[in-house]
Amino acid sequence: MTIKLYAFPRSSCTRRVAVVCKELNVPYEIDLVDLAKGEQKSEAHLARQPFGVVPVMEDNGFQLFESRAIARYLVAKYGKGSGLAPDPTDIEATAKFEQAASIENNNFDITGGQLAFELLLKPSRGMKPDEARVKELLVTMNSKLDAYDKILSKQKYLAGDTLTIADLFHLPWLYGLTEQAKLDLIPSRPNVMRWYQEIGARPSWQAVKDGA
Ligand SMILES: N[C@@H](CCC(=O)N[C@@H](CS)C(=O)NCC(=O)O)C(=O)O
Repeated sequence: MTIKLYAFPRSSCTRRVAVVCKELNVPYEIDLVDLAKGEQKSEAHLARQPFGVVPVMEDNGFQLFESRAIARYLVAKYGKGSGLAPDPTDIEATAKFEQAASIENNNFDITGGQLAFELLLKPSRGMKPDEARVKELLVTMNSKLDAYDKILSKQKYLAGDTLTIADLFHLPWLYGLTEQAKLDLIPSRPNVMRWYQEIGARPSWQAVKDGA
């Protein structure tokens, strides 16, 4: 059951899916969609992903896009008993998981992506970051991480005391912003630090952090 990812190995969204594949021991092959060449906007890729972005997953003829939806699918299909998402019949655990996933999507990903655009993508294209914008984004990110620190002072992971994919979803930006862009976002927040050190050290992430 090797799945296919139409993807770009270094992209954050591709690595978000790849880390889950590694957690579940689901083998994948990459059908390269080269973002550097604009292939994501080709007719062939737009037929798979109408928004012209990666990744798209194909599993035995079944196609799906959106990295987080793909991760949920993989856990549902190949990760029964992995604990990476709660059993859907456990309504309260599922609600806490959805809360955690929503926190990542709404309080972390948006600002994280914009910071990564300024501090990683622009320099890689020979452009200078907009310093005023970075300052503004850092105020937002710092206040969000203060809230993370409070949550993580009461529980081990974002959805409770069990690791879920909602935690893993953070890895591409956390790694990019702290270890590649060298932002000082973590050391002053002991609970975020403990959490990131643990999830960032997982063999699944170490295997794909620099390219799926
Ligand atoms: N919400 C989508 C976002 C997909 C996305 O923005 N992918 C980026 C790479 S991380 C991309 O393909 N960018 C190329 C472009 O915007 O043209 C997901 O999670 O899959």
